[in-house]
Amino acid sequence: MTVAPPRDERLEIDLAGLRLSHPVVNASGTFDAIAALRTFGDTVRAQFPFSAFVSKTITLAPRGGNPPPRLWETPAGLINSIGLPNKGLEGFLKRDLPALATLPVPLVVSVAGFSLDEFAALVEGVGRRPEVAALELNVSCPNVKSGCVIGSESDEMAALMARVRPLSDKPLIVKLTPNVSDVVPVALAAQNGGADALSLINTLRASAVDPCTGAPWLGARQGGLSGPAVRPVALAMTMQVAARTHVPVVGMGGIQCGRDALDFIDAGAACVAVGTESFRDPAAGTRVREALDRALCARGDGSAAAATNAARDRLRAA
Ligand code: RRO
Repeated sequence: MTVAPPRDERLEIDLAGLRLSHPVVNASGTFDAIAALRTFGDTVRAQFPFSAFVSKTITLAPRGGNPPPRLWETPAGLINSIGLPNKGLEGFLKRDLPALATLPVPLVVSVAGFSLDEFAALVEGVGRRPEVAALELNVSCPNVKSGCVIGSESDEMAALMARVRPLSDKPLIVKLTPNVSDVVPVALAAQNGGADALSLINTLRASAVDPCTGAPWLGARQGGLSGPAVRPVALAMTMQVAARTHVPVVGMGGIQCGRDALDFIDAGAACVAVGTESFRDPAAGTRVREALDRALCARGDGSAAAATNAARDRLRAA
């Protein structure tokens, strides 16, 4: 039997019309809910660590992903070069969506196209499904050729929004790349084109060298860095975007504990995503949520939403 966790009004937030029970979601591709359901069944549903579930990004056609090796551990992070392996739109709808729809939280499906037409087909195909609460537009994957092009240029971003916004009434969350000299113009183009929320950061372009041969370690030569190493970069970009936009921001990058989550809320994020830390501790989302609650309480904040609003006011005034 599924038992809902106790309600804590201090933590409830609104993310682009989604009423979430607390501000901690997962970063796309870092928590395999289908494997967890298969292994632990109702226990996962009863103790689900996140207030919404963001799927691994899907593409229109199935993909096998990048050649191995795909991972390299750094002193304070992880470089991945996964390369978007997935079943494609049809495979996802048929084989993954039924299981994801049984999760006890709203489902956000992450999509990435290699052209405006592909993004449009994905938004239409996913957006019409009642099981889906919102879509994440991943314009920032560092591990596929042209994966970052739309997310790196504000004109491309504006063209994407003009194309896909009319195709769905569901909230669209645009995931931004840190691999740009200035994240704000792209964020503004997404918002002004009708994005309901912005999430950041995706991973920072990175490489590793094989200590035996001196050649690039990763099969695709380059990857994306995540984990605590990127947290200060992610905080800076979250602050910049929160100061210059008005839609909700989902902040992420190296969050490991409640204090880290509070830092992102103080940087103007409405909610936070836990990513790499879930590989080390699959219950990290719950730990971060509980510690965030204690931290807000200790500081005398009435609610997470009030802390976010105060932070955004502060950032805009500075
Ligand atoms: O699959 C990946 O290699 C990947 C994706 Br889609 C992404 O958005 N970010 C990342 O670091 N890896």
